[in-house]
Amino acid sequence: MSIAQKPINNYDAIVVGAGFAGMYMLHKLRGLGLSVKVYETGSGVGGTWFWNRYPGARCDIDSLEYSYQFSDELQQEWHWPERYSAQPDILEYANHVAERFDLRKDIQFNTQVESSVYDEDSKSWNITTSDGKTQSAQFCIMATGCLSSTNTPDFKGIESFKGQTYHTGQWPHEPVDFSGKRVGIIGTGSSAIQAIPEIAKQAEHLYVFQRTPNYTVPSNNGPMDKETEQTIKADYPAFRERNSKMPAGLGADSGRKTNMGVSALDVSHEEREAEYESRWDTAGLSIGGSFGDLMLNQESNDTIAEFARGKIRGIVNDPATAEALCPEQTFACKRLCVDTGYYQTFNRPNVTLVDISQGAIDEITPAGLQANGDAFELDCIIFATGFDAMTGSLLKAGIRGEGGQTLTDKWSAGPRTYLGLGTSGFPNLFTITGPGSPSVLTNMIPSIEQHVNWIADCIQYLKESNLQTINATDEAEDAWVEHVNVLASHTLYPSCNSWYLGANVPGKPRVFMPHIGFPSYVEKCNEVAANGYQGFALA
Ligand code: NA7
Repeated sequence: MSIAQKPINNYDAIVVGAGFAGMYMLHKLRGLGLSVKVYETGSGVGGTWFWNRYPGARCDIDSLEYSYQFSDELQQEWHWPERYSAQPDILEYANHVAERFDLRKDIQFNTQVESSVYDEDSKSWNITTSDGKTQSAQFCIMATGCLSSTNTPDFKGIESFKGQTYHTGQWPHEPVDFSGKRVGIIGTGSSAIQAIPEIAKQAEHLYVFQRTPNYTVPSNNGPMDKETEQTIKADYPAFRERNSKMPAGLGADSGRKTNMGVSALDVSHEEREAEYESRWDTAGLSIGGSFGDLMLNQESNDTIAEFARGKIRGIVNDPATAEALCPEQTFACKRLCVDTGYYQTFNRPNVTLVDISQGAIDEITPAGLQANGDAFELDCIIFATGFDAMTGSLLKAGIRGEGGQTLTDKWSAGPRTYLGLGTSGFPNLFTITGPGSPSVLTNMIPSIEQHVNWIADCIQYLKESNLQTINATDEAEDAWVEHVNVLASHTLYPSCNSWYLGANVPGKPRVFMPHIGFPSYVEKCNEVAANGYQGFALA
């Protein structure tokens, strides 16, 4: 280490990222009396909700669930204006939390972590940031988010375009006006599906370049129902507890009978259609819970896939466009989307769907782009091409563990973790909602809280026991990776090219990253802690 890089401060913990994970981690560790420093690339808190400011950006989980529960006063006092919150409302909430718990004084904004190196002599982490400084801490906690490293494909000619380009995941802070503009949007994932109806209202013409159609269900969003809010707030902890027992940690009070033990094939065609129909109109994501085996049995899944295709054909006027919008893959194999008027948008005269499933974006040109051999003149191009999910930001943080091993080398064939919380050879490094934990298959904020609580308890245990380090063992990690893979292999999830598998990023190893099932996962984490952090080596 050169003299310039000598650590200038010594914290108990450094947290990377000031989204919902980093903010709560800071609050929690402060509560233990520890010294904590947080680094954040952005100029404000909120993480994914700080960056994803594209028109129509909205959470597709009920606001009363997609929020912190660690402070009962906070969850009682905060009022969400809509059932599903828009990005500005979620960002306002993040800012409120930062104010309320006085978090900003320990967060250094506009600062990127360039390297995080474990020093075996001092048993601490040296974190070097974009301002050229190096700080050290006993614990390094990566709160970098699962969907924070944007993916822009290396399109030929991308630099030559003379108009404006945008990425949905790095949207400008000032409003973008598409009035009178010819706009091209590449991608039809969740971000595009939310943005397209809004942009179509403004643009002179919107071209949607679709490689794979996705399934999306109507949100039926609206103002927060006062009665629902009052009922939940009357016993919020019990509501949270019920949700924590659900497979994805949400939706316990959807007011529907639980069909989890029932196969879609156990009921008549009419009963099945009636169930799908009623959920299509009100249930949002929980249409996926219509029957227990939709993600386990292809034949069952085919019934809901065909139902969804029937809906598309019923909404979209032009039969060729409708057919092109009909997905063929397993329903909800790629993250199910929730929209407001998506399919209806294709009935507008100023919207054209360009199916590139048999072709490609050939190149981006100064005047627009060429796809399927046809030229499109454009004023703006929007990349709605997603993220290097779950591992992208971790691998960008220059993490080096014992023996100088880089995380990039260790994970060259896919991420390897124990519980998605630690990885062997990288002592005292924690990942909040890391690969191998339920994370993106659940309601993220409660999953974040579960991880933060576990990590804080672990750190407290180490401190009280006069232990300096915690390191996942190879055996526990191997067994966990195997377990996560086996769980996925019993489902239909590996059957499509989703970002859960890393399949959206060329060259990324194809490994199913999240753990399927929230309650069983929490039970395992609790058991590990109760048994003195079984599977970790403590020293
Ligand atoms: P997604 O869901 O990863 O969607 C990205 C879209 O971009 C998807 O339709 C991709 O098609 C398309 N894409 C990616 N690369 C290309 C290339 N090279 N050519 C054409 N089209 C391409 O990202 P989102 O931001 O929409 O959503 C991410 C998550 O955020 C979402 O699931 C929610 O959990 C919140 P493909 O399907 O790969 O053929």
